[in-house]
Amino acid sequence: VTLTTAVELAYLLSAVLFVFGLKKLGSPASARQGNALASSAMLIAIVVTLLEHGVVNWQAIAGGIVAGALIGTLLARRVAMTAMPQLVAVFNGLGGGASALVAAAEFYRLGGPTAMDVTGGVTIVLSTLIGAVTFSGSFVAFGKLQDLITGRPVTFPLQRTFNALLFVTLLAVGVALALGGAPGWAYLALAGLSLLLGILLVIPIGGADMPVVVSLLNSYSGLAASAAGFVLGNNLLIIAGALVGAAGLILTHLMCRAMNRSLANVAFGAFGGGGGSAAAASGDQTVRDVDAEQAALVLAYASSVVVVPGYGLAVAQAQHEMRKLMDVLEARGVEVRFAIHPVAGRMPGHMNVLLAEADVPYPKLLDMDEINPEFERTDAVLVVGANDVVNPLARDPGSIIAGMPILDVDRARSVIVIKRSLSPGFAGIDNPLFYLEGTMMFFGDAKQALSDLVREVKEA
Ligand code: TAP
Repeated sequence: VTLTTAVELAYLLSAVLFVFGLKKLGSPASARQGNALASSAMLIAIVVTLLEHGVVNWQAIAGGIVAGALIGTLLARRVAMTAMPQLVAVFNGLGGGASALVAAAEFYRLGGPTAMDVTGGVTIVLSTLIGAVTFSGSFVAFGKLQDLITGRPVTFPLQRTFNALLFVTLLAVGVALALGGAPGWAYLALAGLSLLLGILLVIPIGGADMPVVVSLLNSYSGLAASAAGFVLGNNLLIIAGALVGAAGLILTHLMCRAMNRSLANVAFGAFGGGGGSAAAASGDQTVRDVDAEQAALVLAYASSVVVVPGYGLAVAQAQHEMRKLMDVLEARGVEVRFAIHPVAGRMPGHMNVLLAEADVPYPKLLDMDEINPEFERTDAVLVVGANDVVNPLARDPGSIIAGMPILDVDRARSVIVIKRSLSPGFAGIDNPLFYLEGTMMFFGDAKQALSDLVREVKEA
């Protein structure tokens, strides 16, 4: 058994562990284990790669590991759950940037365009192009999510035509480079234009759609890594990149489907930016508002309560109060379950992570398809900071959220909605649920409202 065979076997083991790790990420109950598996796979891959190739400078590598581990630990501890999408955006951007740099290093090591064979040229061009687009696009997404730049769609006349021309130019430069018929500076042009394309692709997309964009860029960062794997002739990098590419694409597809929008609509729809204009005038409709005591009575005397958490629960960081309310209700013999909509909140799995943080047992979290038939038989539904995911307008073909699958909360006997006002949610449209006869509005910040409910349920 030669060293190469041993290395390839270790890579195979890593690849298998990556696949199992990804599989385990599919359920909150096994996600931690999945993470552990995938990171051990990465450790094996790194160690084996370092052993196989003669390392030029151990100090630089050790320094990188220490600095990376410090920054990673700090970020993991400091970054708030609600800021996770922008953290992931930065990670993707750095991944794409790293792939582009690997390609650049290889380009200059080989000695420029004329020194490359076509295969080498194609992989270097692809890795640079996709890596640089991912890098700049991800940092624009980060800026929008972090409110460093405007979250509104930034558009200008003939934008798509301009982008298309830019893309064609990039392809032309790329082909010329790969075939060895371009001067050395063309490589810098390729990198620069790719960075520009990344920015231009993301600025016309509204801040609220950034999670979908981040997921798509995640997929790009995988493709860039895969291309870098071809550049270096490293099989594991090719496989790992392909896994990231596929996983990111599947997630993007799931998010779009849960919003009933096409990827093209997210990319070119300039959605969620103007705000307000789509809001139907609620005019003279009235709502029934209740205080903590009245709401607590409804919940305390129900036999089963379904809680629908949404973005507002995350913003208010009210998950621990939510858990306390669950405890006091269950102590009275009320059955409490949670209805999880696939795009509740602002990132995939947002509600699962939030409730897991407060140790709400996983079996109490039910998917949309499981819980929807139950609403008709449910005494009371408690909607906490959710809006679009319970908006019955989605059943109206004329609405902008037409066809988005929703939680059929309006079919329950009584519904209590906790939110601060009648303001719309992400989609910017009014919600007829609030005006239904069986609906009670309990206005307030979710955290405060839930802790008032806990107190009142205890006294009920
Ligand atoms: P939204 O429809 O965005 O509604 C959230 C509601 O929470 C708002 O109407 C707001 O009303 C309320 N709220 C805000 N802060 C609050 C606080 N401190 N206390 C109490 N309530 C508060 O949320 P949703 O129902 O979770 O729907 C998610 C939306 O995001 C969907 O349209 C989805 O398509 C979109 N989206 C989701 C994702 C993913 S992957 N999850 C990605 C991109 C887009 P007040 O201002 O009146 O309080």
